[in-house]
Amino acid sequence: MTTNSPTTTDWWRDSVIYQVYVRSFADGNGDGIGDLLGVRSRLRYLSALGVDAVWLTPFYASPQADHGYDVADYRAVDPLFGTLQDADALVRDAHAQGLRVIVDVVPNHTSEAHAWFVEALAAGPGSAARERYHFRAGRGENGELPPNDWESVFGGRAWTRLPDGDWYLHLFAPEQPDLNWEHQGVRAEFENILRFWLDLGVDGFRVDVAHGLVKAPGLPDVGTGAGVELLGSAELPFFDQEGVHEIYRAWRRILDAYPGARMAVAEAWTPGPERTARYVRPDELHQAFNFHYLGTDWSADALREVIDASLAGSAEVGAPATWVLSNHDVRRHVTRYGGGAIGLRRARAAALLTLALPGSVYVYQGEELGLPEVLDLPDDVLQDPRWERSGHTERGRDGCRVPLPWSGERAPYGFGAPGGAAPWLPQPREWRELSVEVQWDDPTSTLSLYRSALAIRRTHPELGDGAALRWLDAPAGTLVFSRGESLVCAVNPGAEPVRLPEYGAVLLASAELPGGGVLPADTAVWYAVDGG
Ligand code: TEU
Ligand code: CA
Repeated sequence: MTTNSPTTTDWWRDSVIYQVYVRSFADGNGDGIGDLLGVRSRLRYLSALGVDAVWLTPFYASPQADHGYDVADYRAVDPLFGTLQDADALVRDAHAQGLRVIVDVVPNHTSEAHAWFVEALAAGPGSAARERYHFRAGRGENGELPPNDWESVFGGRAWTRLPDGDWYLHLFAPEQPDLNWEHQGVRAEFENILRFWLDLGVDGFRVDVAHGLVKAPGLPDVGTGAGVELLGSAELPFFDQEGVHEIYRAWRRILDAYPGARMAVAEAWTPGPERTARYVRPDELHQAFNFHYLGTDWSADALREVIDASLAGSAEVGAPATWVLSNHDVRRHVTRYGGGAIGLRRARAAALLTLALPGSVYVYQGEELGLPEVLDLPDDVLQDPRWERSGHTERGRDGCRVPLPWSGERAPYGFGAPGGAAPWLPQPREWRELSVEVQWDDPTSTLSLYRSALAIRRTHPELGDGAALRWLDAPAGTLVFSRGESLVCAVNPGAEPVRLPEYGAVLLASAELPGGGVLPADTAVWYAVDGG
């Protein structure tokens, strides 16, 4: 155990990990869809930005019913994204640039095109092949009613009936049948999948739906008639069951057996920080996403409460806290915080707050450019299964997945080769002004703010997993804390400017400061404390 003496092998304890949504990051072959070649070509950007690691969303063989979160072969690269050689070269190139690489593992469900599910369909009701999934007879006189009342996260019921009469469980799309983790063959296979990618040299895994693998015995009804609420306080028979932890203890033994410091981060949606902390006990996973932080409003009281709860939860188990503002499943935070100029202003302040908190930070591609959610995608380009499954009442997650603007005057703004196919989702015209090229040399840009903050983080050991956070006396409605003796972070999420005591020289500010110790609304500042 290394919880009290951070060493270089504990890189994940204070790393800034950049999430690459492969399909939307950079298109290397000009077919309009991001790919591994594209990621490789932009590694230099990521190391110049100053992040420590990249997390790549699934690039495995998949029919793409849920953009790769429906995996048909966990050891193969989908031709859409490249080849296994490309993956190998990407890991090597990243390491040569000083970047670690985390890949996604999707253990809750496979694709319906996975060999196991194909076999199960062919083998018929009652067969051993069906035991790897959750097949059941229906209720009702002729089995015409689903086996229980569970609903899919994407909307609609979580069961689909086959022509042979059996129903199968899918907590997500029907193309994503849930695996049965009571089956020893399922456990053994995933342990081997982890080894396959560890052998290839990856530094860790992001565990998809880590809270969902084990279902309550007998698959009991939820009973409330309510839909699935991911951060709700209700106990659900398919989420956050005790049995998942045994799986992660087995995975931890595999990770620990490899040279170097290999890690895993849980995508676990739980009722509260104390439940999330259970995934990062010393013999389980290394990190868990902090969705409670992501879900918190832009308010001093709410933020302070979630920060304290998160720090307490992770301290109790000796794990580093993690912080995240956006990912490929949620509305981009510029838009969540109000959109437009005010949303961007708050997002910039939130970046300085987040990067000053103790622990590790996840940055979602494009947040360093201040990208907003794209709210006006035309109906006919929408691809998220949520759109269809909600009967066109929920537009889904495509608006945070629009391909990045890199350079140039017109679409695809350097995302792919000029003259190539149009990007899989159209980029707004206003994004020309938000491209990497436009922002890189502009000292006032959001990209420059992130670069500066990341550079300061690297040279200030108190940041990251360094010194404890200490709240300082501060005007009502603000957040002010120190990290060690030399750094103070002050944030004003309120609507009115406040006057602050003297903390020291301004190291970095999210907006222009009027001077005289005044911290404007929706602004954050890092101060270098005198003598520190
Ligand atoms: O997400 C799990 C999850 O429950 C939510 O993020 C959910 O997808 C979203 O709120 C629904 O709108 C993971 C992946 O991050 C997501 O992209 C996949 O769709 C999902 O698992 C299924 O694999
Ligand atoms: Ca491509």
